[in-house]
Amino acid sequence: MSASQTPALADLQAQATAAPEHHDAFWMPFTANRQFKKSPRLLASAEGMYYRSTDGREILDGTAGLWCVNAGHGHPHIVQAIQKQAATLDYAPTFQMGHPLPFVLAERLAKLAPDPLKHVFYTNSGSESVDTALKIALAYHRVRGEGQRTRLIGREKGYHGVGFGGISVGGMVNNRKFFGPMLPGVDHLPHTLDIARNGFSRGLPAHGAELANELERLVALHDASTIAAVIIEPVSGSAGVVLPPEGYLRRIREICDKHGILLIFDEVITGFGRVGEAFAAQRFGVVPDLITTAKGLSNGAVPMGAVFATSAIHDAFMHGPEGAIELFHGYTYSGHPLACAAALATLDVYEGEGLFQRAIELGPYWEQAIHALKDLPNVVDIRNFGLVGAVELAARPEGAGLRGYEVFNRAFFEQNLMVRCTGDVIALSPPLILNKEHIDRIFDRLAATIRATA
Ligand code: PXG
Repeated sequence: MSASQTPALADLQAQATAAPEHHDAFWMPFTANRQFKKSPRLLASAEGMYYRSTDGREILDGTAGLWCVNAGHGHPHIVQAIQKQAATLDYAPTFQMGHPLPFVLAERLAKLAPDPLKHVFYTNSGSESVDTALKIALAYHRVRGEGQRTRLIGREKGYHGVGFGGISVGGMVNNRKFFGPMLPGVDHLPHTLDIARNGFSRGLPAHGAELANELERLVALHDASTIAAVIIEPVSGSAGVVLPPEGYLRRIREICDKHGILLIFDEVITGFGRVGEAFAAQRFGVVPDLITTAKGLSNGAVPMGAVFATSAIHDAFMHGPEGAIELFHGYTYSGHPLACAAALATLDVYEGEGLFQRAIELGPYWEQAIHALKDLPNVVDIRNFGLVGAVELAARPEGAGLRGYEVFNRAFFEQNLMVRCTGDVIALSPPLILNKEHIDRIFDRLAATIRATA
């Protein structure tokens, strides 16, 4: 088909909306395909805080897409940067070749990251960032002559993407149980969700720092000399927003230091302003050895991820003959020109509009607004931190997840609101450009939906 024969985008969208037979070929990710295709939720365009559905409704985005559109949708500065870059340099390799943008971007990113995480390795997604960080951790110990440190430690309820490394250290049962034995030599810390002790906490829960001591138990079991790294989401999103108890992350850091174990923060969700600083590491005052990112890095506009490494880790590889490749790892699209252009423009917007501070400025209002839902039917817990929130609902007697899904679906069709559901937890993570009116609107609409679903 020649370009002149290509159907206009609007025509394609109309076709897809009107004709369910066109929906069969796309095997949708993390979706109940047969259910979705009977009553599709289709988005056609987006601007600022709103999507527009294919049936013409304005949908308030309570989740920044999938936790990624922190600067809001269709920001003209980001759009123009991508358009310009596509017309200037569409693709260039970064294996034994280069182009200026990833260097410029890495320098800017290194300035945002906490000291001493001053080196950046590019990926295309959170899953790739996680597998990259795990591989760097293993290789780091090996290049230093401690190649017996191969064990990786994750957590129950952890989500670290869907690569084999990520699901091995992850702790979401459905993401693991179908896929065989995964990586060997992995162990898990307990999760920190404790509704009985911490229910309806505002911000960080008070109880549970002692759960970090479980790491000492794993060290005693396996011996520190076999353990390469611990990976933790400072605030976990996918498991339904699980927050670190006060003092927990600091304690994990101390135990890692004591035993020479690397600490990886998976900041795919918390990176780029979600909790009021560029990184959760800064908000919590706990500095890991590696940070994984994606999502907000490029505002979701072009896929991109990045792993931040300390100078100590990076420099450990910079030995041997100068002509030798130091790390046998990378992706065809590492440092892709369009992704770099999108990320550079996104950083301009974050800085120019002061978006990293928004979660601090709006945090108290957000907290007040979400906790006002406490007395609605079936609400069993409410959790919040930065511009993240979760409302946990009692499961329907007929099965776990049914009520959560119904709220999510009704919010979309009846209240023009996009939320996420994980089981019976409704999660919220709006674009950071939102204002108090948007917050009121999100929780008015969510409250109406929860009432309607009682
Ligand atoms: N780590 C963390 C902490 C994540 O939250 C990934 C890694 C994987 O990223 P990619 O880019 O490979 O998907 C994630 C992704 C949700 C939801 O609504 C969360 C994610 C993805 C999709 C949905 O909870 N997080």
